[in-house]
Amino acid sequence: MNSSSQTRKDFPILERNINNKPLVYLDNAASTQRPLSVINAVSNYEMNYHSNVHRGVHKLSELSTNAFESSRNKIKNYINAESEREIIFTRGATESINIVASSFGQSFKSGDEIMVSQMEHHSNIVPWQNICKKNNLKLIMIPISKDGEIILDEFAKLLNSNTKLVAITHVSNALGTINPIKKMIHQAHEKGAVVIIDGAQAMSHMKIDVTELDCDFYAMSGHKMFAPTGIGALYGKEKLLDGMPPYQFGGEMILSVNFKETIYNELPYKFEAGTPNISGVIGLGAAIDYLNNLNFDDIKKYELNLLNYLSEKLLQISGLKIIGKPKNRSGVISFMFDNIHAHDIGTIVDKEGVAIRTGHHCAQPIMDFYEVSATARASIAHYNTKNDIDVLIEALNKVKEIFS
Ligand code: C6P
Repeated sequence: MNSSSQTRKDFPILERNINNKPLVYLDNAASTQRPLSVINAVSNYEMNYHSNVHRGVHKLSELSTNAFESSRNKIKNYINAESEREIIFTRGATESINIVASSFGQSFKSGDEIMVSQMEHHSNIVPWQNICKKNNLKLIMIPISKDGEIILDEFAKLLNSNTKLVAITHVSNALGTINPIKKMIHQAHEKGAVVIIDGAQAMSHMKIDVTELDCDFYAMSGHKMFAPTGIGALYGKEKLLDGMPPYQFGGEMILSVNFKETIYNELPYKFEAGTPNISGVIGLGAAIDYLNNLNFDDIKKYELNLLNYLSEKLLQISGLKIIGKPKNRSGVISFMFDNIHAHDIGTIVDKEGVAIRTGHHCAQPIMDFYEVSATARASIAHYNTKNDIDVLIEALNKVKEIFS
């Protein structure tokens, strides 16, 4: 596969200039861009059939409810879940993880253990830390190697009958490591632990099959899979979701209310209190249609090729170091110069029209592990090209020149 000009044309923003230079967008791990089909789906909803969902008997409400529920059905089919009841709309991966921590977390008892890896995004650490503090649970860290891979032997040793939940990222946002989650899920299940996968960085790069993975929960982020911001989803096995208390209380999540008692709604609505982000859900449905038309076998090869090219070119720049060397990598490469702050790198390459992210990437434990305060990170999508990498490399050479 080549990132054809047609693929790029699907994403109108890629045509624009930044600082009088053609935009080179290499910040896809922070947020991917939207194809025209997603922009049009949202705009069509706003212009032609906006109305609240699940409430009215009028035509507009019927249209918006149908579109809303059809997005749920698209996600269910796309990730191969068993039922729409297993798909809960959320604000993003962070809220998806928080639902599990706040609700499922209530079943844990003092002394129980929750395991998270050292390469997690803060969104898959802090909710667990919070529930551990509140309920006197133990938070156990699964260590990583210098290459940036989970040490599987250590993971196996740490698992025990007190382990109640394992939270792991599918793909690391700071290192790009693809974790062997299927194997880890199986090992955790053997000890009776439940597993939540943070899929924020995976969904735009690979096809996900929750039934094949056998994960208990899978957190998704819309804006990292070509959909709008402020929308995401949580997949959960129905038997687990069924036994969990609601996360928020109010409209939509009830069947009936009186001053003596409230009866909660059935799944998935029990976890969707209040008027939802309807346009976001419709945009997410359109993003799933877009993903359905991609060939992920080709995309994986194409992106790996781009990442190898990027890594080769980066290593030709003297004084530049790549952080982490995972064997299975997707999406991102983090790097730094010994004597140049990451933010200076980001600011200078921006002048050349190149968007990358700099900082701790909301993964401070990884920064601590590598003893750095910040890195620069280039993150790709299938619409990036070798030319994008060449422009970044040229810009990085300018950074070096300025600081030499
Ligand atoms: N990472 C990045 O630049 P939300 O935005 O809530 O849907 O996703 C949060 C999140 C959770 N897990 C992982 C692995 C992530 O990478 C992110 C978001 C962005 O790396 C913004 S910090």
